[in-house]
Amino acid sequence: MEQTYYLTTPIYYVNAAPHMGTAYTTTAADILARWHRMDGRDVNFLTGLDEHGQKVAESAEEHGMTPQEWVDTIAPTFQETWKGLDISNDDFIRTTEERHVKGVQAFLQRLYDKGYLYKARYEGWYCVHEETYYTESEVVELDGVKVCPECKRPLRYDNEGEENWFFKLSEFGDKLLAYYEEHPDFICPETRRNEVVAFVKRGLKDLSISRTTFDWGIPLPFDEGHVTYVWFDALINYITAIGYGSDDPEKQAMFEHYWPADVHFVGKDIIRFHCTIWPAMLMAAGLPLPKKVFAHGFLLTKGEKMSKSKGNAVGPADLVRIFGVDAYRYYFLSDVQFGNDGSISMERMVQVYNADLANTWGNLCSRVLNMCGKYFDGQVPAFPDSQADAPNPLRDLAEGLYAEYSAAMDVIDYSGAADAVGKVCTLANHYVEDSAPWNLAKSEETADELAAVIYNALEAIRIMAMFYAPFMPNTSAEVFRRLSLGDIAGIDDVEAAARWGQLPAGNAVVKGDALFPRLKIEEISLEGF
Ligand code: ME8
Repeated sequence: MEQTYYLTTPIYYVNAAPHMGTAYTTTAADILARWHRMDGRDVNFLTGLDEHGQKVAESAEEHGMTPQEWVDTIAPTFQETWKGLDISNDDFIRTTEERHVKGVQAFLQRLYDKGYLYKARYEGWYCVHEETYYTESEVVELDGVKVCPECKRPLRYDNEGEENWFFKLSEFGDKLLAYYEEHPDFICPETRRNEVVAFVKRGLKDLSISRTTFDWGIPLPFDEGHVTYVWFDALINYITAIGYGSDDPEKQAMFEHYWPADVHFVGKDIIRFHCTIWPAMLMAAGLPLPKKVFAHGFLLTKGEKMSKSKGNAVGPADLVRIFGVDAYRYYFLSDVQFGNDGSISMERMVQVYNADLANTWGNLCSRVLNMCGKYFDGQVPAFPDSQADAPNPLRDLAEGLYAEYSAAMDVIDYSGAADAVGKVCTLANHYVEDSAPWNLAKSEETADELAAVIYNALEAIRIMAMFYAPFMPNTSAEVFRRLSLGDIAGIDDVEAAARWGQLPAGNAVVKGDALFPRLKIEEISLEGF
């Protein structure tokens, strides 16, 4: 049976429009989803929106709308942004959807029936922006005001005297520690793993999972006056989207098929929710745990975390207009080592664009396709038998590409995967330079050598286009069109497709315009980036 690969992004809050930070996680997941599809897996790629909670209710009120009207207004901006970035998600979940509400209620009922929920009085500090509770020791004081340790906004003393439902999270500390120990790859990268282990070792407290002070949430099935704490509701999206809690046997089969997830992508800000609360919830429900949570770092501009609310977030569409969608995707995922924080800037983006894309990949394509036009009337030359034993450094490197690239993707190392292709690309440019086809073309005696050089360079381009496709789907599709090859999106066995020598002789080759026209930083102006 085909191997499945289920991957998810966080479901983003609808209180703000999508920005480069949320686009980063989503693009990362998309690149991996595209890779696994090409590599023959049955991929299910989920993203979506977190639509409940106080923050959303308050934003709606500020805009003079009901919460449902508000989320319905914002949801399309996410869907359009992801479309604009060529995100190939298979599903898009919104937590206000019936399938989610039913699934959350089924899950809560299960925890209730198993005795993991109890009612007690709760009071404490709460940050509406982060939708997070903080203990007295975590609270920070600024000018006499208690503020959130994360976003530094004033905290609210919540729920005075109210009764809440609690989840017995404290019972899961040892089980979680044992799980991390037995599954060393569960939390990536390792620094994050160490951070979570230390956190759990300090002891987990039971978690308040319901509210009565507002009603924008999912009612508890066993106590209707309470709505579910937004994080408890949100985390369950990873299973409700694939059919958990559905009465439909087809949906139930889908859950069996895709769960457990192969990877949940998250930013480091929400790792505790995903690595402590979520696995404990699943353990309590008797469900398998996801195979991996990968917590990447923050994108920083001028040393600060970029976020819509801090006002330093240029929209992804602004950059796509300048660089094109492929270069956008390539820059963010190749230049920032995935897992670490990464400083991004316009200067650096232009530099990477010009160096890797305009001068290397784009330049290789234009010169080789151009020479094929000039020396072979725009048709792929047959590889001459006389050259079969000649040294072929490009072939050697291109043949190792699958192994190197897939090893990098296995550990979710985008820079490593992009570098593996970049190395072949640089070598191919040198190969063309050193072989000097313009000299070989001067004499009949070197006609075979010329044909071999052009064939090799074109074949290397064909192979590189496939490995660049998860990062840059449009330009790779365009390269395939220019080589009169089939639809690159249909490839589902890249290992076989990338074997050397499959470019058919005689295929028409079209030069086309520059794939990545060079950019000058002086000619670009964009406030705030
Ligand atoms: O936390 N750099 O939603 P959210 C990199 N609804 N990634 C960033 C970033 C930055 N500067 N800023 C944001 C929530 N992100 C919850 C999630 S999941 C069950 C519920 C990305 O809209 C990163 O992935 O605040 C981060 O974890 C996420 O956006 C937070 O999105």
